[in-house]
Amino acid sequence: MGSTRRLATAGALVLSLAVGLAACGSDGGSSGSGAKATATTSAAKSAGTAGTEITIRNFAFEPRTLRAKPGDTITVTNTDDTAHTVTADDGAFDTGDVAGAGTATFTVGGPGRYRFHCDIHNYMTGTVTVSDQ
Ligand SMILES: [Cu+2]
Repeated sequence: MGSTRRLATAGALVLSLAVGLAACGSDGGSSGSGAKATATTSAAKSAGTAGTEITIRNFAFEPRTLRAKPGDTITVTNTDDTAHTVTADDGAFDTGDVAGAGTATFTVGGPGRYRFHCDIHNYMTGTVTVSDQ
């Protein structure tokens, strides 16, 4: 009887120590960067996001790589205040200027890997992979 009670008291002490340590650990902020690294890894593993929508945010395409089927119409939503374009490097498609807060669409052709960029900001780049699957 007496020994069981001592164990319970010791357990409670260990528990409160653990809680104290966990509270100290969260001050380091290391958990935030860890989560970010995981997200980057899973995005890199994917061959691209399947879908027919591109969002432009902060001078970047989201997603930067996407997959579509031949003939798909892609909707582009520009959330920036500045105009952007979605222009195929080989000229296969081009939205022309998409005004700030505006939308546009373009249609992809046959199977292939199309790199695209913003004609106004050449550092904005992305890729759409068109395939039958
Ligand atoms: Cu742009």
